[in-house]
Amino acid sequence: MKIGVLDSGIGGLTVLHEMLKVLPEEDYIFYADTQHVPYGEKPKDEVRQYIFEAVDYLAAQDIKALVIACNTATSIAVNDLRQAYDFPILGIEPAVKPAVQNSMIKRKKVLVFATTLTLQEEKFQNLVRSIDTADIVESLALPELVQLAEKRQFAEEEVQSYLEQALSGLDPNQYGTIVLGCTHFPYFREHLHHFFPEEVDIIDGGEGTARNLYRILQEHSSIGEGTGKIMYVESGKVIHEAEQLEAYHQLLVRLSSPS
Ligand code: DGN
Repeated sequence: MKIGVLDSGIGGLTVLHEMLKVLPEEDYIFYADTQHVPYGEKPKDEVRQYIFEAVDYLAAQDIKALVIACNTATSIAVNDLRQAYDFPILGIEPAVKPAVQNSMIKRKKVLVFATTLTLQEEKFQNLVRSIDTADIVESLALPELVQLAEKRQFAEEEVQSYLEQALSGLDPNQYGTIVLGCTHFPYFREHLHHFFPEEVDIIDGGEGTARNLYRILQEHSSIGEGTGKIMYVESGKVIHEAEQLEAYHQLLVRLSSPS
């Protein structure tokens, strides 16, 4: 049986990339809801409906587990999804806890980048409230990074000029840890590094999510049932075209060796 991986677009590949490291002998079905990307700036109920359509599709493929590789989707739907389906469901979340621990040691602040919806949601607010006792967590939405990733605009200039404008109000020296709370953002890790002192750590929840998946599959005694095959689906349509499959493959390669 396959493992389902869901995102609004190519962001989920940053999580799949981590999953492939710890679970190479699984088969995956990667679902990008490209018809409805971006999720992060749309009304919550509309996005919830898209997520349920996508998970209905994945459930019909007889998956053994689902990874919601989208912080936005996790924040608005993970609890409802767990009620509705009987396979294990994991959702990526902004890595606020390790970031706070790290920044406390450094006596610096934490800055969480995510989508507008993620930051607005109660799930995120509660997470911060329960961990941020010293009041060191700040957040900022960077919605345009999702669009830039979807347009495969990784070129220095476009990204740099957007970030210059979006980050202009911040004092980069205040922060010890940056949290990438949207799965599209790891594509821009190096670009973001330019804006902060070298000693600032930039973390995301991908690795932790992959580790949790490993643990859950172990509990269900179902590790290593495949061959590392990845099937790609875009909003309910299986991708067969060689050029498109190669484009996905190249994104995974890019994540292995960021320029
Ligand atoms: N990649 C998604 C996330 O982690 O929140 C959201 C991207 C989007 O659809 N805006």
